[in-house]
Amino acid sequence: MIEINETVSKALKEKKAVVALESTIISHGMPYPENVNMANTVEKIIKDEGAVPATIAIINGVIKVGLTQEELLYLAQAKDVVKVSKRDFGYVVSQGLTGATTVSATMLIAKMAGIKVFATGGIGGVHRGAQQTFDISRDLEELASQEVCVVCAGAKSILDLGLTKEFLETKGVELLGYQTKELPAFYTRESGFDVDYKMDTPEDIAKLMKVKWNLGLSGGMVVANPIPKAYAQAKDKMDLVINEAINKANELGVKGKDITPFLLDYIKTHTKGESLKANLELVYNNARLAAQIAIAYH
Ligand code: PSU
Ligand code: MN
Repeated sequence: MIEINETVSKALKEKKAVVALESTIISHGMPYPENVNMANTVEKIIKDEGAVPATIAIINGVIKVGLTQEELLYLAQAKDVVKVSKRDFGYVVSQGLTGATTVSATMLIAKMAGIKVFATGGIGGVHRGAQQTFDISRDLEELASQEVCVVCAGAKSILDLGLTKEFLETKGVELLGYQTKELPAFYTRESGFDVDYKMDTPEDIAKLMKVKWNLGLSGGMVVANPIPKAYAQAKDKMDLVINEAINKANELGVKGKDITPFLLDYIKTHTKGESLKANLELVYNNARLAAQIAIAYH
């Protein structure tokens, strides 16, 4: 039911550095062909740093750790790929379907495979208005339970970042800023919120991982790595588009698992692709740091 490709399984046996990568970002987070180019570039960056990339998805009911070019291309182009969170996992595998894994499902699979470091763009969180809708991403529960370090560029302000921080605190998940005290908000380096702790080196982060897990403390941690300055977007401009996107989603009654992809697509369309460039660069930046953390951990 789980297939780990040869390179990844050899690296895991030899206790070498491996970095897990999600696939929802490919199928539901970016348009074709930028998505497949991104997936290949991310793998190359991780290899150049000296670690082994492991892109994760469910292909025809088989859990795959490490994908072929053909599988990546299918995930990038097909319209029938299910967005898989923990709730969808059993159904998709038992029905032999193909699914792109979110941060939550990717963490579950990383845990099964024994991968400790995971790179992505942005994590899910507590949505604005969650007091009424209860819309809290499964990503946060999986961060609370799985021993995986997730490197991201913070979370988009489509979410309520204050409530997301509270939820992470309740669940005992560290929110670590990489060389920053301020929580980055994906497109922007600033959000108006602090991180819990500023960490300055991959070695410091690896040490925290070891100490936490050696003490038997369960769950993962979030490393928030700000987008490089050259690609960062202006906060007021992004705030405006994000508010518009949320109003549109409410007007159309978009709900549940469709909300995040809807908002991502709206933002992309209404910033004339400028946000897509920023999105690609921050993912590359996260892949590089994740590889360095994985190497420092081993
Ligand atoms: N946020 C982004 N880009 C993404 C996602 C979130 O900026 O591609 C994807 C990730 O796969 C994340 C998922 O795990 O959306 C969260 O979805 P939801 O909000 O439905 O839990
Ligand atoms: Mn949700």
